[in-house]
Amino acid sequence: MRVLVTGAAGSIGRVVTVGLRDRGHDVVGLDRVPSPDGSDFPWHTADCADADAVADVFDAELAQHRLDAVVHLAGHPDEQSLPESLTSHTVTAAALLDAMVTHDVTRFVYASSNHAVGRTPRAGLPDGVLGIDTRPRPDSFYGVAKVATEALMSLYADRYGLDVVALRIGSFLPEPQSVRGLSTWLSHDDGVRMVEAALTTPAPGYAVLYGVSANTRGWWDLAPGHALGYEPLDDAEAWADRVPRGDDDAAEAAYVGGPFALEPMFRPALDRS
Ligand code: 15L
Repeated sequence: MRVLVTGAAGSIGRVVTVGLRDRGHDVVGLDRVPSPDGSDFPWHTADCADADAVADVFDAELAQHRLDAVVHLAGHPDEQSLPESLTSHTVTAAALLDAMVTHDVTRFVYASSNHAVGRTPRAGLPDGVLGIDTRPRPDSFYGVAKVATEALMSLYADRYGLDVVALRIGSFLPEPQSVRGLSTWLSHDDGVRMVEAALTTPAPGYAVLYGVSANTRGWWDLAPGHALGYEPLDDAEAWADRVPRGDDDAAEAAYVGGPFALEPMFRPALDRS
């Protein structure tokens, strides 16, 4: 496949672009920053929140090549104000989805987040596991923007027939770094497996999965991922003896969003000054 990867210079993007190329896909990078030294694949430097700039990228690419899919990884990874979060996550997705409709690019894979449901208490989860048929329950403005983007994807799937897959990613790191991470870790290799499954699963329509490895202590349902062909192979348990214990471990386990669900919020939502 020929795939446009946004946020290609970011922590997930660097791993996914290499991984997809290793698996035989052609990758085009898109980021606000120039391509990292040494990268040798096509690259566009533009802000995905700028719909004109995104349209220009699609015009330039589609004039010369086909494009099969977009993997949208760009976005600020932490909490910001509500307008900033919506711009970083939802406005960028809208610009890409509009360009896809214009150019008949039909597959959209999105780095959503566990924080779309992060304020869900873990106590009382059936079998200790949270499924995808649950209420949107963000833990932050970051989570609100992820929920809004998932809703936008649903709209474009229903209205324009796009195939869209929201990856509710846990903790994407080379190795788990905390007790919470023993439940929420997504290994780099599993992350690439997950993105490739979302790109190639036949006709998903609108689909959501939890982007985590096969962690013994996992608290998100892996079945939606299995249904899309995502078979994680790694397990954070291999690090169980090594991750540092912290004073906040018990508190961080209260909600599936961990620290995001506990941190003080930016309020008011809108700056009135
Ligand atoms: C996310 O979605 C964040 O982007 C990242 O910074 C981590 O907090 C991660 O979730 C997590 O929950 O560990």
